Amino acid sequence: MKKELSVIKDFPIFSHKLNKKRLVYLDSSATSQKPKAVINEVKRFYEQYNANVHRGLHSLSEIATRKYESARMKVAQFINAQSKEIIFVRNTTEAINLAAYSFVKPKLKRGDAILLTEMEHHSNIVPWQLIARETGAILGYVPLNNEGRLDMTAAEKMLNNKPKIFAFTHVSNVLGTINPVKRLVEMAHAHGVPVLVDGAQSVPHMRVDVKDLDCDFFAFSGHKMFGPTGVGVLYGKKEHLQAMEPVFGGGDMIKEVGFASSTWNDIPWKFEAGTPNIAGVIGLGAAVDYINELGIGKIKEHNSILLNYLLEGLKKVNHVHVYGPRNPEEICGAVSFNLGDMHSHDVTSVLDGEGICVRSGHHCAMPLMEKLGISSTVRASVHVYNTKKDVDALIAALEKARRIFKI
Ligand code: 7TS
Repeated sequence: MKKELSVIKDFPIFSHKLNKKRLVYLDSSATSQKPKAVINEVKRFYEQYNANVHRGLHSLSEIATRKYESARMKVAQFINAQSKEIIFVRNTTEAINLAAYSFVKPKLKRGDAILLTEMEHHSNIVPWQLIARETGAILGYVPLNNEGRLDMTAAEKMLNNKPKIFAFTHVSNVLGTINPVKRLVEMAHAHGVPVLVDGAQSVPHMRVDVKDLDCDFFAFSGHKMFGPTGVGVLYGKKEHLQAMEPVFGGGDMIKEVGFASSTWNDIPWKFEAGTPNIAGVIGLGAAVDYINELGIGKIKEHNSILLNYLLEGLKKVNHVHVYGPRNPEEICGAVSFNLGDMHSHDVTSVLDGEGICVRSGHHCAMPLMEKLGISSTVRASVHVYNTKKDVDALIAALEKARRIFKI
């Protein structure tokens, strides 16, 4: 194994114990830990330049506005977008809902298709179900094959129906499968179908270039990429955003307001009604700086080496069944498994007693669980602060669970 990145010292949480044990955090797919650089930037905002943005002419508000808008520029550069194409929202969920209500719903007629896949997080299913219910549109799901990858032939066929949107995840939050986004976008565009990519699990781990992917929309959350909770991003191609109507009305999103009607602000502010999560956005800017300092390529390499080590470790534990692709090159961030017929919650509580945090359950992907014919899995997910020692601790704790439950 190459030299591991040594960043634990950047994350204050690791100086604390869990259940009197060394904290082993293997749940970054749920949310990542936060480096000092991010925590300090948020603190600095509240202590030194707290003011509302885009409103005051006083210097404090100007500083806050400059910091807020500079975070937008950082995020834009990070994914190779223009800053006017970056809308700050609360999280991936809100980003997808915004695109669903503002871009897709006005186009829908009874019987129109919306295309998703069988590996989506509930955030990329339920918003579409809501607008389908209101409009009479019909949902289709690109199936998975036995290896946990999308059936590309089926995708091609379903795109022939000319759905009004093809919305799919870049990386599965359960199986870790990396989907071939560029190819899927090309296929969709060949049929004139716009694409929304759910990037919640990809942006924290790999270089994302929205221009290269050519997707129409790209959604992600700050909290999974070392940023604060409560801030997320919807990227949309400028021409789409300009044509779309806002979903939320209020302060900051208007040009002029009269008693009878109003006109809208320019993009991206047209979609940011009310006082935004200023501290969150500024913290996200600091998170992007942090990632850039480490290098997203180095982060990807570190995480993929660890996943490989994890897969090798799991192979040695009897009765472990791993779901999804087993080739570490084809997955990102997380591995899902079960231990014999133990319920995933029981496994998790043994691990918790050892100071190890993993997630168990359906991972907000109940249709995928149904497809796999199971009700839940244990999911271990890695990030830049994890080491081989963490994986060793997990494997040892799984052996302990086997002994306790006589598996
Ligand atoms: N899409 C994917 C692929 C996700 O993994 C998640 C969150 C979301 C959307 C929603 O993100 P949010 O920030 O709006 O909540 N996934 C998980 C998870 O796997 N465990 O906890 C949250």
